[in-house]
Amino acid sequence: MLTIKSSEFIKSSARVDDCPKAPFPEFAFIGRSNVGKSTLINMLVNRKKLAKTSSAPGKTQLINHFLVNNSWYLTDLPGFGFAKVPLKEKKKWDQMIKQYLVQRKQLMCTFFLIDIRLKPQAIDMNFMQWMGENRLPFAITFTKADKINKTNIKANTRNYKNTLSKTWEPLPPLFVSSGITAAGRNEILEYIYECSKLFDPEVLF
Ligand SMILES: Nc1nc2c(ncn2[C@@H]2O[C@H](COP(=O)(O)OP(=O)(O)O)[C@@H](O)[C@H]2O)c(=O)[nH]1
Ligand SMILES: [Mg+2]
Repeated sequence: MLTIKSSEFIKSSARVDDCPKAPFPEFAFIGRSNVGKSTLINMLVNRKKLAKTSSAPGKTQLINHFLVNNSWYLTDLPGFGFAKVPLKEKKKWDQMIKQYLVQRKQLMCTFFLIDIRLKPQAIDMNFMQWMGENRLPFAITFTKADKINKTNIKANTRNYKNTLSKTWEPLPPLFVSSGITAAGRNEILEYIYECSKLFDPEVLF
């Protein structure tokens, strides 16, 4: 089992070119503002305030790098789809995020976060579509599982899978998580560990 021995904030970057250069495998967390990206990162590394969380959506506008066990990076990405942000800003974020996802060579997998209470939304489906078209591996991670009971967790994940099955075969990996109960923690860390073994530093040169 993967144990977390250390975690540290490395830097915030406005562009992919400014991201840290060390040759570590990387895992990104993306999703709509307020979905629980920062909370999930904190839960995974067992820290309360490593990644800044906020109940006011749209706060993280930079790519935030954290180094875990001196071995791999986690990145907390700016949330998308927050209604109160001007269109020009939205486009800037969209471009920045997509550039990062396409150009960041050590990115092994992106965890795509979805609030487990929501029905499939076009904005999320479109983003996954874009990831697929660009051959970018991602894993769906449902957040806030503590907010609904087991029956509804089952029903909602089944419903989501059914919708995904219309466009995806095979389905991407799927995790159910909670920042409150730490549900999903072992599964996600295990997945990160397995993916990190596939990292080849040669891709950086
Ligand atoms: N109950 C519950 N609340 C959560 C969970 N994850 C995040 N939140 C809350 O949702 C809000 C947004 O979380 P945050 O991690 O800042 O979202 P981000 O914008 O995606 O980084 C905060 O008020 C969190 O406390 C969770 O798993 N369970
Ligand atoms: Mg955040």
